[in-house]
Amino acid sequence: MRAEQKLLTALKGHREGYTLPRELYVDPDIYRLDLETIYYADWLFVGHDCEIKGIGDYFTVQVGDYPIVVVRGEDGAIRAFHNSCRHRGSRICSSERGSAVRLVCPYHKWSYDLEGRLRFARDMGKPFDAGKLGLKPVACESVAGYVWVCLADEPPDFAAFRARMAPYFHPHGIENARLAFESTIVENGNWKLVWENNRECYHCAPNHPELCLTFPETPAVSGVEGGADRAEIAGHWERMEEAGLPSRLHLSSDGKYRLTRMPLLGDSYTMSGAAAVRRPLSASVVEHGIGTLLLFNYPTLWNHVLGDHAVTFRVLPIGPTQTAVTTKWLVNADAVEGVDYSLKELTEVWLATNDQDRRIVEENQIGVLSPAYEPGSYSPIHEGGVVQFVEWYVATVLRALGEAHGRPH
Ligand code: 3BY
Ligand code: FES
Ligand code: FE
Repeated sequence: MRAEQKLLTALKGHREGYTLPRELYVDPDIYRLDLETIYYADWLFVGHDCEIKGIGDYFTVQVGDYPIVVVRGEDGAIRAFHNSCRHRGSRICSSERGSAVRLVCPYHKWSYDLEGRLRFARDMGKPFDAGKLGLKPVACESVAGYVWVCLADEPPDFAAFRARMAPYFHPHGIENARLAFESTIVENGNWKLVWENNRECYHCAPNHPELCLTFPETPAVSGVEGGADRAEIAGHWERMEEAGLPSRLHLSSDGKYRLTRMPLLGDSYTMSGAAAVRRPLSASVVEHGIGTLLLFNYPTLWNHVLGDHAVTFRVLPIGPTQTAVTTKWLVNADAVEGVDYSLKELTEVWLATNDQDRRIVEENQIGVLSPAYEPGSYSPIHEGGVVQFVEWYVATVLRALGEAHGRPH
């Protein structure tokens, strides 16, 4: 209750078009509320089907206090479980990824099958009902190669998003791709600062020399207003859709996700602008100049799908002023490193960009931690996407707290 009051009081000072009050970026109680009302309530992107191609392949992910394991079962289905043993609670799988016939707890060797059923527990005496001690399931869905989990007891609807996302992504065959490289960086900043930074390119020209070689600074590309009125964007959508690639902007009515395809100043995020990978990501999309298929889905995913590879970003909060950002580079499963691509060429632009963004977010956090900070106004020309994120956030927490989303004055 105290935390809710703190949040509501802070939000009374929030004005649309302005950055949030300081508490929302620094306060540990408000951070807990963010976890409860957003990260523990919404669908979260966690990884890709192609990371766990074989039966028994798994990856783990930590969402706030919840360790989760995502595993492919004997039947080929992908499931998620709470990664906490039903004996004394130990975490079961501790590596980031692996492959197992059974999920075996390292503490006393209780063993679970890939469907989460407890199959072995030594010397537990009687009565002992193993049938009731399976791993607790976490809601899990996969769409077009992207795996999602939801920690809520009653997850919100997923079908509408699935129906929207699938046609844009299916041509690109992400489910059949291969993870070529992954990087996780810890940014010393609140998760909302990470998102705010992502949702604009006002900072791109002064900070991202490598990215700016190919990524247009045009606000319509990063923002949410689309660009139907801009000839180069409208023309791109028309050409792409004629080629069978859905591209027009769709922003969900609740503001949680946006899909669109935007033109780039080249074919790929490389220093030359040429493809980094010789084999196209999908055999069915071989055209040049397709630009980037952009999806953001708050609070965990933004991504770029290009003709030759895809880069996906996952945002997971660690603490009030600490956030993990995991980047994955996906290529055609048959692309061979050193033959079809060089890892350096594939990754150098985004590794540099991520490091620049980390620094930006950390400086932003240090400045916001100052008691002298007061909310500043966003550029209406360049930062419309940030305003959209902030308003989505405010509406989502207020809805969760049962407040009507009338703007507090
Ligand atoms: O990764 C992105 O899509 C965002 C958009 C603008 C800044 N950043 C490059
Ligand atoms: Fe897992 Fe004991 S805590 S077997
Ligand atoms: Fe950036």
